[in-house]
Amino acid sequence: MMAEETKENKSVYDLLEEEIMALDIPDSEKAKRLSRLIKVRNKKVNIMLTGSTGAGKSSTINALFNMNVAKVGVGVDPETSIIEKFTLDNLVVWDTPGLGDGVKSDERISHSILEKLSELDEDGNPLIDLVVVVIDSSSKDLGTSYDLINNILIPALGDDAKDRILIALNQADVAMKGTHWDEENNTPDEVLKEFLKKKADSVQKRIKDATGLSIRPIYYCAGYKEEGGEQRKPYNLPKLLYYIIKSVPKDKRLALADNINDEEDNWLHDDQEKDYKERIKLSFGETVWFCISDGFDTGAEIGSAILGIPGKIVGATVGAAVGAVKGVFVAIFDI
Ligand SMILES: Nc1nc2c(ncn2[C@@H]2O[C@H](COP(=O)(O)OP(=O)(O)O)[C@@H](O)[C@H]2O)c(=O)[nH]1
Ligand SMILES: [Mg+2]
Repeated sequence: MMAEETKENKSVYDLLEEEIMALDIPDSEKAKRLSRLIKVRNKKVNIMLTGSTGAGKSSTINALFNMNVAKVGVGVDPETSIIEKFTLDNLVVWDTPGLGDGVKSDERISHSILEKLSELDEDGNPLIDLVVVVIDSSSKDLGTSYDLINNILIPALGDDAKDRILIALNQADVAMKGTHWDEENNTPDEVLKEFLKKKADSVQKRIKDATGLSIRPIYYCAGYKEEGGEQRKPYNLPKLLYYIIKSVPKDKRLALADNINDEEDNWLHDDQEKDYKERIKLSFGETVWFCISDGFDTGAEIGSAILGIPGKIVGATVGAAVGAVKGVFVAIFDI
């Protein structure tokens, strides 16, 4: 490792390794933690994005992660039934072609989605950890999305469906044809908020009536860049990310931590129902605690103690480990 390498250039795994090495604990304990860290370091997280063409799948990938490879808007080719794979270190995103461009292509795409969902990883667990269904909240006809969710995704995911599907209502800014968007604060006004909540209610109900599952959709805005024109910043991205992290097994979460988009502007505005940034930080802290530090052996007791006291250092070792994860977020989340 080069001396002049800055903190930002180091992976969260490198930072954790340094933290463990610097701890004042017996070598045997260090070795134990380092071997746990190696296990976590080898874990990949696989997320599938799906939804209708133009809903904003590519924009969402680009907004969330440092993954400027998913083409936005251009080159939509209904002939491609191949699911695109984007890999960034341990983060693997599967971008499915959009549905809704014709019966034949929908059949082909549905088939590829089902195939992908039935794949297993090397441990024999389902390869895809989470499916994010992106829906255009300005669209009145969500038939294609309901078909996808109710007839394909939920039956394919079976018992785990509720924990492995996120419904993401994108384009919140233009849900009412661009009206009621508070430009200055980059947030929906009360009228639009009410509209979006109703939209979420109705999507939730349609899925519940068809499948019995109750999944709460998250409305947000992936952002929008006009060629040479106005730049709309994302809204509610911290909320979307928080629910993504929560849906990912603890031992895989650092794969996300390492690849979050470091464009600060993407993380400025959310509905403030919860302190999402704090919760994001704590979700990563859980990984450190349960999968690398003592929590793994000694159970949830102390873990819940740190989680209950955000920001406070509970014992030097935990503090240091959580601190390493925090270091990654200082720039973005101003912790
Ligand atoms: N206004 C607005 N436009 C968006 C948003 N997200 C995506 N778009 C635009 O919608 C179009 C389709 O987006 P894209 O990401 O390519 O959709 P995909 O086909 O699902 O991958 C592009 O022109 C995007 O710039 C959003 O949150 N708000
Ligand atoms: Mg796309």
